[in-house]
Amino acid sequence: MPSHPPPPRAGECAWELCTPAVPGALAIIQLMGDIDYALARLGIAPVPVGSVARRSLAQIDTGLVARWTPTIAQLMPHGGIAVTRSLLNALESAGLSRASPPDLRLMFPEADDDFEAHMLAAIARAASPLAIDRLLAEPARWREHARGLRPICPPAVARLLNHLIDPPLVVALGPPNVGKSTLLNTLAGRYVSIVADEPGTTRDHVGITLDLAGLVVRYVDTPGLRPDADPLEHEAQSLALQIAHQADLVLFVGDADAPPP
Ligand SMILES: Nc1nc2c(ncn2[C@@H]2O[C@H](COP(=O)(O)OP(=O)(O)O)[C@@H](O)[C@H]2O)c(=O)[nH]1
Ligand SMILES: [Mg+2]
Repeated sequence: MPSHPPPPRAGECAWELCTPAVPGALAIIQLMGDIDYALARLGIAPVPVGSVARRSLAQIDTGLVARWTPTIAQLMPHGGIAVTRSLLNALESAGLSRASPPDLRLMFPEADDDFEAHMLAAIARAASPLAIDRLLAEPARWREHARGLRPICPPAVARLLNHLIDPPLVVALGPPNVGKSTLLNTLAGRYVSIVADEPGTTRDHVGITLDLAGLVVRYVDTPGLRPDADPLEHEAQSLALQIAHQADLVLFVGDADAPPP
């Protein structure tokens, strides 16, 4: 039998972001605790237990409020990063704090055990569609591991899963006029970075979240690296190099006829 958490104390409520921290159609923020108090603090009209209602969310957005149980509700605003951030700031200003560490059994009462609760939390956060089947297989792996039947997940597999959950950062670097922005536009399937015959056209880095056949990556296109850059371009190049230092993958793009760097 799953153990039931103690009832929340009056006036205490925690939040947890249940959707990936990348743009999406909607975001889900779960509130856990004294829901009536939290909604009142946020100026959201009461929502009866067992119902879903359309509400103004702290005057930031209009979205849905789902009241699953007396102590669990979900706010569902549009999933833009700015909307989500503003709403989370409003929760903090209203005195709610992030659940720390999040009680996954409380967040996922339908889970049979801790392994399944962790898996559901990871699926909820995962940015890449490719993560879903792999994560669904994880509770069985961990149960077998707990019974001594299987070694722990190898580090390479864990790294892969982490990249499917938190999108890796890919940064394209190289000289100007070699097709870096064309490559980004081709991968994105739309015109997001200026392409021109003139070197120095990409004046600042351009970042975008890309779904590459099920693998979601954060991709950054950068201004070309060239010695005779003007001061503004030079500044943009230094910033691009700093971002490249944090990258999981740096793509060096160059003219096919030129020697590699
Ligand atoms: N021949 C050829 N030209 C390309 C290729 N990719 C891009 N270009 C052209 O090269 C020029 C510079 O491209 P751009 O993407 O702006 O390069 P960037 O400065 O590295 O971002 C443009 O005129 C593109 O149309 C390619 O694979 N082959
Ligand atoms: Mg460019």
